[in-house]
Amino acid sequence: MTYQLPKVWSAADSDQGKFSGINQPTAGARFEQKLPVGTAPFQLYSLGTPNGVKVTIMLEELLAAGVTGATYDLYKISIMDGDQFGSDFVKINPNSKIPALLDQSGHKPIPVFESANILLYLAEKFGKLFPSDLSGRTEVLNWLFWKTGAAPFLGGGFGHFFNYAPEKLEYPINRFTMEAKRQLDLLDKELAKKAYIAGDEYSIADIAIWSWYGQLVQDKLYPGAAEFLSATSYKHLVTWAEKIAARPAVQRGLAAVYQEIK
Ligand SMILES: N[C@@H](CCC(=O)N[C@@H](CS)C(=O)NCC(=O)O)C(=O)O
Repeated sequence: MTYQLPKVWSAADSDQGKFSGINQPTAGARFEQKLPVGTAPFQLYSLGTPNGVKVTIMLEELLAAGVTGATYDLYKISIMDGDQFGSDFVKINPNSKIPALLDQSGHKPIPVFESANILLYLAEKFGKLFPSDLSGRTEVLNWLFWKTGAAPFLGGGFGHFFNYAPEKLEYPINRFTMEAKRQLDLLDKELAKKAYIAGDEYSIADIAIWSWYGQLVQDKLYPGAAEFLSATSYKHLVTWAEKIAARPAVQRGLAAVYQEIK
């Protein structure tokens, strides 16, 4: 039956598919929760999704670069079970999304949320994977902010309708595939000109973009999406994705073991 647009939308009448157990139209904690806290400088509450792996990869890159202060305890926030709505998690990230980081290395613990901001925080704190000159910094931030604006069209748009929605709907799939392919073409054209997305050096922008777009073209995100999007035609993007996937720290970040929280 065709959808009849009501005058006022109501959550109670909305089918949220496989997310109906967690999606609600309100923010804030839904239950009391005591999260475990370890002794490492960083406490990371997360999951191995594209947004989550950015942070384990970054911490592993820092450790590989000899930053001894970058050790971390890693806890699993099961988003389909709603762990992100518990009171302790919400204290770190009021937006109830993984990843959430607590830096307890200083006098007062610092909560850090939004994956790109976590990368920036760690890069600035340790002076790694982020240039110090204004033009180099700005180019990394151009691409880091690009990722933050672009990835929701890929994940929440294309990925949702291609992979998660209860039905394959032609209009949203066409709309978001058009945009996903435009983004892939942009990255491919940029990576034809340089070794890494912000220039000659590997940076936090590569980590952020690889976690979505690199994994997508390697068909690690949504089964069948690489073929659907003709990913092999984006040759420079694929070469860059393979180069980053081969980094030992990236492999360690992807294989990181999450401790249960209960
Ligand atoms: N812009 C945020 C997005 C984070 C995000 O969407 N996380 C997802 C998993 S990849 C999540 O926690 N979803 C749980 C929910 O929506 O309830 C970031 O980059 O950190």
